[in-house]
Amino acid sequence: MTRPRTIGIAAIAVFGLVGPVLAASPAGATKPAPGTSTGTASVFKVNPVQSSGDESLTDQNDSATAVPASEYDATVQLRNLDGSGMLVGKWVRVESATGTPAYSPTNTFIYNRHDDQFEQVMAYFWINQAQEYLQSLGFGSTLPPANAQQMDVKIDQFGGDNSYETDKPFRLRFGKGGVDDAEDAEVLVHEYGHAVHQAQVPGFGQSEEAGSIGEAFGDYLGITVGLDAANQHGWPVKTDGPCAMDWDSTSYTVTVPHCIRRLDTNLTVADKSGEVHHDGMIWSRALWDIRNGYVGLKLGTRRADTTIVDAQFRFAPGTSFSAAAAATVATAQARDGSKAADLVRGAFAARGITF
Ligand SMILES: [Ca+2]
Ligand SMILES: [Ca+2]
Ligand SMILES: [Ca+2]
Ligand SMILES: [Zn+2]
Repeated sequence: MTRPRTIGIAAIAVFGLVGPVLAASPAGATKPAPGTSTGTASVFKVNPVQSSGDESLTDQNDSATAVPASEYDATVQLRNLDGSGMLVGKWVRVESATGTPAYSPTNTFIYNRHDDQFEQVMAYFWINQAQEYLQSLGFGSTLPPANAQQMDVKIDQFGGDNSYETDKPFRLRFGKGGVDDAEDAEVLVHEYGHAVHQAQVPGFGQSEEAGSIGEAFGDYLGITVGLDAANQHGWPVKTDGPCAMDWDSTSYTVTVPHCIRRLDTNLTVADKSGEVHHDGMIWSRALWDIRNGYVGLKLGTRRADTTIVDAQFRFAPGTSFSAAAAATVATAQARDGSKAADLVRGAFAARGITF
């Protein structure tokens, strides 16, 4: 999340041995009825700062009472479960955890944030949600799939306040420093965004600008998947749309609103620092402007997102901003026509990205 996206394979080999591997349900345990792929869960409505607008919420050492019950939705469906009673399904496998693994013979996963299982449930719900969102745009049907595979997820493997996507093995890992990272859907889906890029273009991120695009897309995907889910479920959105990780960032930001980064800064290529999270805000502002521009053209946010993700299939692993912008404009031209292509070109040009 805040540190480099990949860690060394040697480090993975060591940490991979830590913690129980949840390969099967508890011995002799009852399982849900065969074929029962849907369950019920309690999750945050993206994150409790975004849904409440209360910027004064704090972690309070993972206290159950730090977040009011009103900021949970205890009626959401968990879909695509494999029927084992574990948080394993078609698009997500909560593979291991340092705490007690969530298990329910009735696929009922109601926990509060102090429970180890809550982050596991959040990870299952939100990663499934992100893949379902991509599929709802046509990825995997009218368009090539975008990471339509079971994603291994490890929760709380690190005590530090960091989360990672690793390529070998292909996996997401969520830390627990400050606010547990997996308590914020925008953190969960940010990391999933890296996995989407890897699935679209193996090895993506081999230049500083490609790495920055990766961070930008993660922030953008986290926000757009969250806004789409809020719309689906009728959840309030009481913080600024372009604010990423409102809840996780309460642990390490002092200014209000709490945002790890935003999609609406005025950074241009003239402001590049060489750090991918910082420089990603140049690219993510262009994505945000494309999104809003598509709304202005009455094409809508879903069409913008489809074009943004579709274009990424044509990014080289070590792409430059310019080459990736050119691919995005060409995709907009082909999918959405000249007005859209002009808008996309203008959004990149405003950031100093030309070709
Ligand atoms: Ca927690
Ligand atoms: Ca955290
Ligand atoms: Ca947010
Ligand atoms: Zn990242």
